Amino acid sequence: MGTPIPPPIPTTAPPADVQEPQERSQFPDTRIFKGFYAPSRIEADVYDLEIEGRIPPELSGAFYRNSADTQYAPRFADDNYINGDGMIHMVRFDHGHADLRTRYVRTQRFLLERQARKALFGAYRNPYTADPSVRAVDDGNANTSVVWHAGRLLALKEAALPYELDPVTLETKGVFDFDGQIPGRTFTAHPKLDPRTGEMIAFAYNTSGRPDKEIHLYEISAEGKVTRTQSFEVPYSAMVHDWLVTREHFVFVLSPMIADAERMKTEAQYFMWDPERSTHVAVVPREEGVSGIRWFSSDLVMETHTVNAWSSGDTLVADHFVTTSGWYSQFPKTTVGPLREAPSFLHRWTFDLTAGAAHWDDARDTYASEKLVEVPGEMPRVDPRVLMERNRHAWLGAVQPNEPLCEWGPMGPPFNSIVHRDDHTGEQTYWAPGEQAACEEPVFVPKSAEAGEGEGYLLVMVGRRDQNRNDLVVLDALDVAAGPVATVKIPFRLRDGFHGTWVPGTELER
Ligand code: V55
Ligand code: FE
Repeated sequence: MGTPIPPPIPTTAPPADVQEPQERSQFPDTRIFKGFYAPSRIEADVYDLEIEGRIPPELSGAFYRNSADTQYAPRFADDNYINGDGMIHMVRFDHGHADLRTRYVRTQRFLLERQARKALFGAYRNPYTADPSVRAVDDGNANTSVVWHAGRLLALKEAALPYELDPVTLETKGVFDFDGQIPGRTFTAHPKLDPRTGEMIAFAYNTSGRPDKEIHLYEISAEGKVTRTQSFEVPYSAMVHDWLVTREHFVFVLSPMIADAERMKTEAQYFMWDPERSTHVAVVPREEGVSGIRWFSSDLVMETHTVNAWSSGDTLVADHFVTTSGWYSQFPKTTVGPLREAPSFLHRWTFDLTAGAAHWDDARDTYASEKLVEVPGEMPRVDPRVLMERNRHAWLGAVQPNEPLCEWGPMGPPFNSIVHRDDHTGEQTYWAPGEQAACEEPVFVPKSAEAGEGEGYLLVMVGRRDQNRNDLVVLDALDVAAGPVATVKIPFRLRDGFHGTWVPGTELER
């Protein structure tokens, strides 16, 4: 835990050499702030949503998901989508009924801006671009995912600590620092929950609150006690969004989306793709810990989201989405000028763990890579009860060439299908929502605690462009092609979100 937490940025810091910040009363005229992708900003309670079909009675609990719903017109017209304020969408299922609640997370940033009635914070993660009055204030916007652990509902953003929410009212309880048990200022939006032990396994990067070259690893018991904290060094300050966890290993794919503490004083954009640097893979053995880290080399790619991974003897298998490009839709400037963003495809990387080097500079050995799905995709899910072990079923959002496709969104082409992939048979089936509609991340809900892997439902948010509103669709997870068993009709538009989860009713009643 070497990197000290730096002092606040002085309010006299020179503003970044970027556009003049502007006060505006309207959102900029850019793709992400217009039409179906415009902020919604609606906090609502809608009881007894209209339902087409019949909600399976065993579906009892709450679906939560997070989104970035920019509260005030941004200071910079080129503001990116992931800089928006965390807005939670909850659909509570109870005996065939469904109720909706949407609430902003009351972050410090949200509250200060609401008080000022305008944007005060600036470009994504760059305090030098903020109004001088808030340069020293944490800019966490809690907008990326929502998880349930140790009886707490947490809204996560990798740039800051979690915020705890009331799971029923969605009221914000405040910043959650694990009761002081973790040393840094940040926490991943992709912790993994061990289905056998109930542990939360997590990491954090840029924990000093600034670009740095350290990653923290945390193991947190089912009761919320941090049982192990470790850290290791990485070659550069990369964006580390998702990762892979098996029963025996933690895997990080580090790609050159790089932040630089000096550069951010003069340039607004926090991450910049540097194709002259390499992609590195770190495998940390869980039991031995970071002293047993092994490094592998890789072609220049970036992992976007992970499906699952498992270890078997000296072999480690990692299923994840990778792209040959950086994330230019959010961070368009690269060190070599304009580049084209490439779509992500599902790949299986198989590692021989006897290879690998103790330092990234010595890494020669690589892995075998296989493309598992031919069409572009992202936002995968497995049955959470098989995470860290070999899974049979996986679901993902995908772009089918022969289905209608909506206008490009804030993060590329919207998904025109949900794919189910069966790893035993290799079979892939899909459901498509049709014209003027796009799917978001599927969330899996088992039919019962005893049900076999994949026996359950998928909850899929569908944006209906032609009706300016959303549906939450319930699919039979093992028969997605059959189409919705039920469609929960949301009477207004929710801004496209990121990640969600399901919490069983029995847990909420405790
Ligand atoms: C991601 C999302 C973020 C973020 C960094 O999906 C990476 C990747 C929604 O916020 O801050
Ligand atoms: Fe993510």
